Amino acid sequence: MTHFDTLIKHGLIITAADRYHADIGIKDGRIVALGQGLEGADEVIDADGLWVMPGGIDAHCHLDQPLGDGAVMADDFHTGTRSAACGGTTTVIPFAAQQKGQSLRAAVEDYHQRSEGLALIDYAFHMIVTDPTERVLKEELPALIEEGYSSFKIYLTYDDLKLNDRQVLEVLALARREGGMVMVHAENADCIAYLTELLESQGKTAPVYHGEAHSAIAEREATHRAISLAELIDVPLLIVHVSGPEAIEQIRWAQGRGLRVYGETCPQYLMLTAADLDKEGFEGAKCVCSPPPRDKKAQEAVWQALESGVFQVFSSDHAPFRYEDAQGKKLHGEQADFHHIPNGIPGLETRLSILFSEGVLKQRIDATRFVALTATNPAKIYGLYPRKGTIAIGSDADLTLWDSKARVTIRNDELNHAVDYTPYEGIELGGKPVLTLCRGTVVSRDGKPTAPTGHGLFLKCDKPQPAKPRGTAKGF
Ligand code: DUC
Ligand code: ZN
Ligand code: ZN
Repeated sequence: MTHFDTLIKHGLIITAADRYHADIGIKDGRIVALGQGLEGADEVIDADGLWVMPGGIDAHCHLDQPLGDGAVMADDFHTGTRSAACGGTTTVIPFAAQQKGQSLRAAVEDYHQRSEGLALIDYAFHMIVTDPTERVLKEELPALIEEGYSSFKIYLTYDDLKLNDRQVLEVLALARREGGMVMVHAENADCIAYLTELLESQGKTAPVYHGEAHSAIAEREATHRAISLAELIDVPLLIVHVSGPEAIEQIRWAQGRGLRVYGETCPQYLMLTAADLDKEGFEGAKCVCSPPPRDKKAQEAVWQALESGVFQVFSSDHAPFRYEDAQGKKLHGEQADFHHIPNGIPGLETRLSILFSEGVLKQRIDATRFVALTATNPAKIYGLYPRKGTIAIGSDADLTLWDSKARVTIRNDELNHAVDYTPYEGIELGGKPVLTLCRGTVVSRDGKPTAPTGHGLFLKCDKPQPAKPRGTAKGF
């Protein structure tokens, strides 16, 4: 009989497919037994009355990402993964970002240095491709995809990041050849620049105008364009941080035509609206992110797309800037024009609780879909499955135990990130993660970190099966 390192007994196990009562036997960081009445372990955790789900995978977050404009992210790999662990997440996938003119491999090496020995939970890297030179396309990207960096993000906006359509086509063709997963930030750069200038010429410079400049039509156009370019090349694509019905319609349309187009949304599009950008003084800067939160109708459309399966992934897009900080939201002072405010809001620690409370407990989505959106699908889409994202024999023992009856009020003082605010201050949620294990080690208990710094391992990602083309394009 196996003697386990840890046994989790009497819990209600929930995966993307099933829910059943069973014990979980863990040895050497992996799940080695699932069954009734398991016995014999160094440590026994009683999960009676708790839900046991796969640890969350936050497949879109920004940690210690170098930025060109003087802004500095508040969270590094230590504080960011600490915060994620306390929110029930066991794997994060932040971005190694190429600066224009920089080699992509240098960006990846730099990011390894920034993360080395700091993480509490496991992590992989996406890349951000901003400069697809011949060397990047012919040498660096193919080699990096092969080596375990199998996904990358491209931007259709931001002057220092955006690609033109020709570059997008080249990158998509490369992804098709090499089996990489492409993520797209879909907003039309010229529409945003035009609206920004117009608003500024009318003296409309407050944070609230960020929402007007980043029009939903600009998001819809770029979403449609990205889908069309991917169809031309015949390669799958994932549209990240979708904010409302305009872009959702494009994704649903593409999926209805059989295209492998995936969608991601984030808590801010369920919980915030443009009114949060329109607060007293400069307070609205706290909610400046792109695409911006829209209105109540948009929130409803995002919920529907989560329910109906248009979205496969629910991530935080955690992009941490302190509010009272000359390297954060106040980089250009309190009178700054909206387009000089660093983009992004924190959300690593609150992502799962928000979807659990507002989605599962309010019966908008069932618990199996919660697991799919927050763990299983991201693991599959980014090449980490079945090591990550499920509860199965042989998988890593990445588990979150939930008390579905708890009630919690979000207070920034109690969060574990290094940001000095949360956009969700004072919101009351049902349910909370009470214990989180990463490879069998308890990494957080009751909202406090318990793992040693450096427990987290770097993960190489396989070429994802969902990145395979349909085989419809000719001549590639
Ligand atoms: N938008 C992004 O594209 N990335 C980080 C944060 C944000 O608001
Ligand atoms: Zn983005
Ligand atoms: Zn992002």
